[in-house]
Amino acid sequence: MNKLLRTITLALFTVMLAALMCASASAATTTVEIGSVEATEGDVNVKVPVYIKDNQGIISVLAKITYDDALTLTSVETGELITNSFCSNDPLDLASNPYTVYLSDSTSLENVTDDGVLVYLYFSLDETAVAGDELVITAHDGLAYDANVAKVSLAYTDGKVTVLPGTYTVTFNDWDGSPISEINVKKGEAATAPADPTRADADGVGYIFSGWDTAFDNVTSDITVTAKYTSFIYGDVDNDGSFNTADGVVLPRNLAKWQGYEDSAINMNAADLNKDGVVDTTDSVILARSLAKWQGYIDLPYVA
Ligand SMILES: [Ca+2]
Ligand SMILES: [Ca+2]
Repeated sequence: MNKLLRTITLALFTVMLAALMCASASAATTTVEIGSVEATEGDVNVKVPVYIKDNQGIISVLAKITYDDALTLTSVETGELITNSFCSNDPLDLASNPYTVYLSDSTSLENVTDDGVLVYLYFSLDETAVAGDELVITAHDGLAYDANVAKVSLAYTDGKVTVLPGTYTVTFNDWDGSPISEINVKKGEAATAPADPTRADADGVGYIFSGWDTAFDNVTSDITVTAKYTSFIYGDVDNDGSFNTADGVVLPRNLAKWQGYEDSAINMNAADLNKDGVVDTTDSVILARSLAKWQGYIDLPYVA
């Protein structure tokens, strides 16, 4: 009997303790909490949620929201918490700082007791907002009521927008504007160039990639970088702008290692007439045949 009594007592105590703990938990204060988000420099659409947390039961809530000068409020959207609601601001001007949000359940007589998002604030970052900045947003001076039209006390938690370095797009295009690659780069950083592009021969003219037309080692805006090429005429070994008998003299002298006809003195790209990557007697033969207008050797390069 004593044992049963003890068990009942213990059970009762446990229930009471649980009830006490619940009561203690429910003593939290309904809190208007501003979300903390990250944004990049120049971001024009930063979404910041305003939450209701530790909700003790409300049917309407008003809160003033003060935000950093480097933020511009662009729009406000009703959240998911008070759905049958109207959202207004007083004054109506979005430019007012503090901005006032007001939501009231317009149809129900029941308290909203869930936690959730009251409104979403949309900001754009001013140019003054740079990487590393923490732009504080505070809620204050609110007023909330429950379904019995009794005031509900409110607590507030600040939020912030942490500014990260802006990213920019570096577009690498070929000489004719066709895209090669597109890379996103953080402000002030260097883009990695794609592999050197190649350009097809056209009408006896060859092309050598010679670099990019725009620097991309310190990117501070969206830029387009275009491939540059130097051109040469196949067979124009002496690089004087035309292919003729003089070239037919120069190439054999280069191959025979005549002084003044070294590789550095001639256009080796123009001399590699069969495009095999080396300049040798085969090229010299092709050159001579082309000058002599042998059939099949007139149009250079000669690729069998
Ligand atoms: Ca020439
Ligand atoms: Ca060759």
